[in-house]
Amino acid sequence: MGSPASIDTSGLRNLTDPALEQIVAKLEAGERLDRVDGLAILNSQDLIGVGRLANAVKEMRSGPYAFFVLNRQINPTNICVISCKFCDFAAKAGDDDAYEMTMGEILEKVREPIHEVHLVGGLHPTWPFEYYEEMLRAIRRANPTVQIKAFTAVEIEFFSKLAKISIEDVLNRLVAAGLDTMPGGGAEVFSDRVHDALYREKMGAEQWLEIHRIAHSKGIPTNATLLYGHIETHEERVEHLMLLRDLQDETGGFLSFIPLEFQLGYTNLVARQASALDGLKTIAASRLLLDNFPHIKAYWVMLGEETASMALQWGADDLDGTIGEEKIARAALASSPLGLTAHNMLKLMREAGRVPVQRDARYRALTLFPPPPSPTHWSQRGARDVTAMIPSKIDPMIADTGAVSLENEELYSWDLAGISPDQLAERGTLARGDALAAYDATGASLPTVPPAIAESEASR
Ligand code: V47
Repeated sequence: MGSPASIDTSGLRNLTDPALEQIVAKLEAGERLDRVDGLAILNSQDLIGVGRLANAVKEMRSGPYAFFVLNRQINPTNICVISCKFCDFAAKAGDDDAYEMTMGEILEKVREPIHEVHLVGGLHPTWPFEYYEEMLRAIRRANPTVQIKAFTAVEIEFFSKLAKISIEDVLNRLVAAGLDTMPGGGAEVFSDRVHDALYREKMGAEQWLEIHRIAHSKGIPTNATLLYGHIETHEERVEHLMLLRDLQDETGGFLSFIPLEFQLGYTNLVARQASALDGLKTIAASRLLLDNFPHIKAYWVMLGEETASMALQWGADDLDGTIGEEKIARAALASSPLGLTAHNMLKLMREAGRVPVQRDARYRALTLFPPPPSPTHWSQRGARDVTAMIPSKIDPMIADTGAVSLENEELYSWDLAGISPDQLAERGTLARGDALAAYDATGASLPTVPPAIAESEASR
């Protein structure tokens, strides 16, 4: 997972921005990029050059692959004791749009063939800490194989005050209840100026970083985010990345970084959403500056599907997941669909020239989707699509022709860079028939597609 010394820059000539030439020279020498380089990337007019640089680093780290997880995002309540000026999701108890999910409603969402539950919500004024522990336990009981990515640093600190126990004890108890990893939300922008202007009541940079430091010391992997495209400056974005890089040097506990593009909603903070070009440059700057982060995620919910797909050529190597019903960006009027089918996910990755790999929450590689046989363009494959044969309870993804299960290989996504899709396909087993059982997360027997039918549909 460490930071590689240097990259192959032989393809990086003819850049039109001299500042990028200097970055190439640094990469060739195995030198770390600094704040000046970060600003040069964000300010560069050579968008293609920026993309080629970031892509060279991405391909050196994770080869031709792009990663995704079958997941569901659950936001159990939007009732929140604090009010952040950028947030359209939060409500106060009694508001028309305030909601609280019942345990039954939460569990309904996890009884699906998924590998990750992403659980975050408002800071509820009266729910006791024990209720959150019970939530994790109940999710585990309902779906014993699912991994739980839950609670931002902001929620962890809130629980610590609520239960009057230390951050360490909060984390110990959550892990005992079933927590696997922590998401990267709540970081916003590590700038006192932006903090004071937009989220005064929320923790600042130091506390956010400290809680992730403690999580890492306990072996809990976490993610990190940056909320960009509002009142922050390019300098503040770069400073944010530098602080994350410092902590990662110290702990090595971050799995991925996710730039979150601000959705305007009803906030009136800015007149327009950040452009696709700004989004791509921010992804590229993240990949280039965060040389110690294994993964950069293009979050399709906030970027939009098309820009997220393009970001896979601008330094990103992950599209998060299928998600189901996301509420935070939707409350802020994001127009992306409620969830993606796994087939749509594969489409976005293949159109970007990537080889899709399904992963779990800890980035263990589960299934490889080698390039399809000709005709190769996705739009030409409709007639042979086998999904119509798959009972709705099973995600259609598993019927994709030629999917190769890597589940017994114990391969992590960061191990994959040097292995070609062909080599991987040779080691794996076909993910039809027997492999369907692996998706039977509840222990009940799901209907399966007889391999012979899937086979004959696939070859029609
Ligand atoms: O913490 C709130 C942000 C975050 C808006 O770790 C907004 O894998 C944009 O953290 N426009 C929650 N963003 C989402 C999040 C996340 C998402 C996907 C993957 C992971 C991960 C983490 O959303 C909040 C806040 O920073 N947010 N309002 C808005 N209007």
